Amino acid sequence: AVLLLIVVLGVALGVALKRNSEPFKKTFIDRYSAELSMIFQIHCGKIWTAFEQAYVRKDPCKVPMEAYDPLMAAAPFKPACNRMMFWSKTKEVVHDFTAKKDCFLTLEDTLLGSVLDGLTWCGKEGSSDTFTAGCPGWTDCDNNTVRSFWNRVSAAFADAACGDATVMLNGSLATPFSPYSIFGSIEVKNFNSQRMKSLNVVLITQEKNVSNCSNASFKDLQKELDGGIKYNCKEVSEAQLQWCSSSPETPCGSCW
Ligand code: AVW
Repeated sequence: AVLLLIVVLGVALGVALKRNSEPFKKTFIDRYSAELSMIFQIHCGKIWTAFEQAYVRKDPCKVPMEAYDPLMAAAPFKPACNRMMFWSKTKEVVHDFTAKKDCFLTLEDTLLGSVLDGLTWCGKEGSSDTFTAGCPGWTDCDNNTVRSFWNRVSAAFADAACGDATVMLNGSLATPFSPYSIFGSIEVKNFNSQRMKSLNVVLITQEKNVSNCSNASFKDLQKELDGGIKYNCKEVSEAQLQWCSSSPETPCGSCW
């Protein structure tokens, strides 16, 4: 009976102690998250100010990409060596792939890129507001608010590229590498051979593929590449890519 009493008392004490630790755990988590949320708010405020100064009170067709330099200084890219993925005319297929398989990182998968993907914004002379309607379209003028942003962040993303980088290009086009695209006009020019070892082209082909790796436009791409960067090209069917992204056991390196 004495032994039973000891066991019962022991269990009761254990339960009481656990109960008592619950309010303490709550205090701990509440205080910790209040502290973190304060740090986040200060951080987000700084990033917002650096972002906003690029275009507020300005003609939305007169925002050069350099206007976003302070934003890039405030929110630099963390290099993800061997995992960086560039693309041109393959937006849907590439993001479908990176969303399903955690091998590569596109600009739109980064914090800054994902926050602004798909959005339109601009300022107006004489106003301190940010507008989301009545802004110039992508091709209305060269130095528009949104286009200059993507040009500037693309330059920074390419500049951070290190190790082996990959680009998905569209094999259904007669000219998969266009020197007028962001990839051709900005990213390729910002690759740095001190950091980057190779550029691997993955040419996405469909049943009726128009071009292959011997396409003339890839000669232009290789000419643009900084001398120390190796070049490779591989044709991969869209079906193969989809199969790979939906098979979790297949390691990243075996998709092509
Ligand atoms: P893209 P990029 N009107 O597929 O190499 C509206 O040509 O240029 O690839 N939006 C446009 C227009 C237009 N006329 N042209 C381009 N865009 C926007 C950053 C639209 O959102 C990444 F790192 C389209 O989906 C890639 O490596 C996107 O620009 C590279 O730049 C891409 O156009 C892809 O640019």
